[in-house]
Amino acid sequence: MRAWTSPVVPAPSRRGSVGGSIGGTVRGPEVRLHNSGSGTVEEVTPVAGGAARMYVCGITPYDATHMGHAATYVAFDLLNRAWRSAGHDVRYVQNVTDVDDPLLERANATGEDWVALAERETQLFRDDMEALRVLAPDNYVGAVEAIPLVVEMVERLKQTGSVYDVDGDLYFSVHSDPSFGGVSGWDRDQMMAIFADRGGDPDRPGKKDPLDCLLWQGERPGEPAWDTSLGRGRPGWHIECSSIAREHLGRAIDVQGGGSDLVFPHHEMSASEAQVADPAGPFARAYVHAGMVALDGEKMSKSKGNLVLVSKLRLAGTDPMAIRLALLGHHYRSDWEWFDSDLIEATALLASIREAVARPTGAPTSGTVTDVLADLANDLDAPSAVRRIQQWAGTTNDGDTAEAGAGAVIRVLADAALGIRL
Ligand code: 5CA
Ligand code: ZN
Repeated sequence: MRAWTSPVVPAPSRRGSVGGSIGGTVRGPEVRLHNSGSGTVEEVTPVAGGAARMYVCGITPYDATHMGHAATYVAFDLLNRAWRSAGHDVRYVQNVTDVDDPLLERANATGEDWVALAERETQLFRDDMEALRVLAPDNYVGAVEAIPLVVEMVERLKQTGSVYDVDGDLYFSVHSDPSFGGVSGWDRDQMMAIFADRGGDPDRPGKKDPLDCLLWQGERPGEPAWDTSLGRGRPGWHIECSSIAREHLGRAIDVQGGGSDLVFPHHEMSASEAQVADPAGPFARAYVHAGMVALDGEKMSKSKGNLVLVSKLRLAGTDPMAIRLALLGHHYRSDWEWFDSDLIEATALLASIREAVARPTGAPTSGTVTDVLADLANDLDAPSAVRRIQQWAGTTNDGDTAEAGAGAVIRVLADAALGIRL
């Protein structure tokens, strides 16, 4: 399906030798990221000569983009920008889970056509991403349009003997992947404790292992279904992402990303499915997860309804750059709670930085450029990067006029590295 329109990303640069001009471009360091698979921060550099390849799990479009979604997609946007600053091309793929239980349940509850619901919410998400200046994926792929890819991959898995039938539904046998468990690092008890809460069906009679996951669901009365070689039905969730990633990015992608609620079972299962279908190394080199944003003490979620929506704030006239700056104030890996004060503080900070960059002269920028790029390459440390720009703005507004054209350099830096247009 159609993605959204990407903003243009300038190359970060230094001040030129001619007073006030923008000089040569500056390279950021290679990017280091926390890999949930290993539990350590590692350099994630694309294989020589190739683009960095990133797959980030997209929305299930039955409600509007909330701050949790926005924080996760802005986090991976920082990674996209950090790789570019380090001189790499980036191939970015994202899905839309446009047929799944929660979407069908919502459509049923409100009497709306499920296709219309998915299209409307996907469009709202595109508009929100565009407003937040998130770079668009190169391939934006819906589950429905990916059905042929899913069928092909399930057929492939069948040939490996890792698929079995339970009353017309097809299951993946997790034991067929020797490295099952390597994404989350969880033991069986941890997995069992959470599987049912996150879409699994451990108690279904007929399964070989309670943790085995659904690949293909036979048609249910009143639900959409497609005629395929697997029978009439619809795709399971995890195979949607492994088949889309496999088709558009190939194997051993650099990063599989999403929120930390996807570590298990979603990323564990989709990695195992991909690894059994093509047993040539891991599905991804690094599994990167953003922390959960909460509201009123609980994870912000469509199912609970405790939401702060990007579109509502935009409609009320909030500057999307203030929303983005508020999100950047929290490290992507931490769990944090949204407070309206975040937005009030970010709005004031944005105004102060804008005041500073509008001045013809300002505090020296060279150290700020180097440090901000280094912060982002260091496991996407946006809070530190924002503090450095805040410091530069404070010194400039206090009257430091040492550098002609400093504002132009910071303007480019904030845009390139942080996606903030000043
Ligand atoms: N369609 C699936 C992924 S294939 C899905 O999880 N959709 S979602 O709409 O529920 O979530 C979209 C993305 O936002 C996922 O990466 C999810 O991990 C992330 N996310 C959801 N809630 C939060 C939250 N409260 N804080 C941070 N990220 C969140
Ligand atoms: Zn996914």
